[in-house]
Amino acid sequence: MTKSTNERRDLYPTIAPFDNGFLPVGSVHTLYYEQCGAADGTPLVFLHGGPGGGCSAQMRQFFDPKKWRAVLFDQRGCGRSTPFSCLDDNTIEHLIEDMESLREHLGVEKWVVFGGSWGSTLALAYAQKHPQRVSGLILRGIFLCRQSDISWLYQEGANALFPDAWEGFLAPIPQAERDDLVAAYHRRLFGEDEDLRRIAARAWSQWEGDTITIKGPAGRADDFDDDRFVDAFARIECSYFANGGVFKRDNQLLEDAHLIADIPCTIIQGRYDAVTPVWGAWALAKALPKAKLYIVPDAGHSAMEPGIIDGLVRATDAFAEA
Ligand code: STX
Repeated sequence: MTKSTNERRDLYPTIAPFDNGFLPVGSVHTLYYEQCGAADGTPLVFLHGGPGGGCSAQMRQFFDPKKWRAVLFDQRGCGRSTPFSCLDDNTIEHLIEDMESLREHLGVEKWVVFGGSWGSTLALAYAQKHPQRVSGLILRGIFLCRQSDISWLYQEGANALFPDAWEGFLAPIPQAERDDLVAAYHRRLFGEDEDLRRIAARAWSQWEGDTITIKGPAGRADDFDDDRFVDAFARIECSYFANGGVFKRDNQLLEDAHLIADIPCTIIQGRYDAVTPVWGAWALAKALPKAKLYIVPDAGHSAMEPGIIDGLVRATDAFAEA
């Protein structure tokens, strides 16, 4: 019996990589990478979120292993990359050039770039810098990383939707420092006091864990209680977002969209995404008239929301057929 097209698609079965390794980049960092699926499949690179989130085994499951050669790697300072939680030589420019180092190391000429949230930020910045290396874009939970996007999440915006979780985010920061919460967190996450650092790393990360699914705090995953995971996640995110953010031109990713106008692009976006509100995906789709935007009516931010899994698996299948 053939499956009804109305039925939601689920992840592909769990798989082990057919290859993995470590690639030194520059004088400080070494990246962990893995290749999954078919060695002669269509090349694709997976960009995880955060920055600082790292890859997990579940992230291999968006790709038909018979069709794709999916490359997953842990960005500088997180996951299995070393040194852990290290912010030296760790900027988006470094991450973009790491993708080039990895692509050359693996002998890939062009690849599909797949990324959600911060992964969409990095995907767009990479594609705009190296458009000739990108055969397609599959993006989710669009994060344009403007000051307004950062402020929405960490100062004023998402707090209106999750006041319960917000209390936990405010808790480590005294009233007098709450005018600039990212700066207040930065002082604690990069200060001398180990207890303050641990408390701040948990609270910072749990705020995101509590807001990424439509279930809110009831849907928080275990990662956000893990002291090792949260230290790198919080420090890397906070350092990228502090001091004026990632881009010299605040609106860079939209202003430079014309550079990637002809690259096939599919965007999957949850209607009730509190972390990266749908407005960003809408603006990107307007700037990329050939892109396909699917707004999932009953999903939040996380790649693991059932409606987002469905959209992403359909998108990777469609690209593999094209
Ligand atoms: N950070 C958004 C982001 O990229 C502002 C992101 N949010 N949660 C995640 O990533 C993980 C699921 C990787 C923890």
